[in-house]
Amino acid sequence: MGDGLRSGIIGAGFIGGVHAHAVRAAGGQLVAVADHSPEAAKGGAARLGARAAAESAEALIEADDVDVVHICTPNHLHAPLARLALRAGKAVVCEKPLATTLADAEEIGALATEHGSVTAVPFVYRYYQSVLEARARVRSGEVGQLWLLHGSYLQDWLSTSSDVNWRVDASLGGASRAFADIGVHWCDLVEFVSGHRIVRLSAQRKTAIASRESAEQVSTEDIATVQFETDLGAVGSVVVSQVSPGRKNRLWFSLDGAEQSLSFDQENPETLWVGSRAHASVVPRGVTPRRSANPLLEPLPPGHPQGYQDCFNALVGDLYQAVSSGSAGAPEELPGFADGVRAARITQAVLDSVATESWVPVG
Ligand code: SOE
Repeated sequence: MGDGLRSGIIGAGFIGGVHAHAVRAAGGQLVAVADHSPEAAKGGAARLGARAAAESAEALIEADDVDVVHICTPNHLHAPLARLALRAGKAVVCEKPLATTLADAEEIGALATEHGSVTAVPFVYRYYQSVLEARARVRSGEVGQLWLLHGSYLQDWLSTSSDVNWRVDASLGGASRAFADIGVHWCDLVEFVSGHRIVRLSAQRKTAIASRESAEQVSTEDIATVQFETDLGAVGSVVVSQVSPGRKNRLWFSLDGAEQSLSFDQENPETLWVGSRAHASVVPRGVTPRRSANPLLEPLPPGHPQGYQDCFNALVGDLYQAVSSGSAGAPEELPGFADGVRAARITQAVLDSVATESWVPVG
């Protein structure tokens, strides 16, 4: 288990706080926090309850008393910091996207393999029990041949011109915004549950709000729509938006097969909808209880709702377990850097498809 593992978090914003809770839930000790300045690190360390503030991200990575580095910074810093952390022999959790270019993501992925590092990219929605239930049902064969995979991931926190965030700036966030930030979650989740891989796609993207207060012209997309085909013969589509009023974090999918359709809604995650020609019902979580690899992170019984933070705790718990027991012990649910590289390939295909106005293969 993660007992005794010592953690450092770089970046003390919203997601840094989520990581801090997860470190504790996994039995780790949060020894240091780094941020964009020593002063910001002090504030961050106090807020996140870390033992100390690090002078810099580099100092945190090099520190002898840090075993696991959590990278929670703006996107343009992910690759350089992950590179340093891997070279320093640390286990690394890096927020997605792994890098703002495909070349960097591939290099980081290869470096992790070369070092035999234990890594994670928080594709956290894999850990909902209803999602695992859906995956088990697909694997059992009861859903039949899947032929249509569809859904959306919608948010509204950037839906007015006064909504500003570093992600809007391509030099900090990367050339793709809505798709690289949340579209990749949907693709990861649907590939994870269905066992299919997206092999070709055609995409559109739109910047709905072309100029924002405090930001010049915006080049990154607020909306993306993607049609695709999979290696196992399904077709599908996903709509991604960060400008859909009233939609907070609405990740929804439907996987439609010859015998059943399964659908999941992240904002209502306690049930899985299962439809057949004769009957439709909602299956409450807990019908097929799934145990966690980490005994500290056993899911609560049905009726005691599982949330985003619980999923995050389970993911970090799996990583810490793998660090303690050697990388071979990582369960298949745990998304690693290879999954981050996969997301970067799909994102690049979306950008290429838009640029060429054509269907493109996913590399
Ligand atoms: C913001 O869009 C964000 O926090 C994403 O960065 C996360 O990955 C997603 O889980 C929730 O929304």
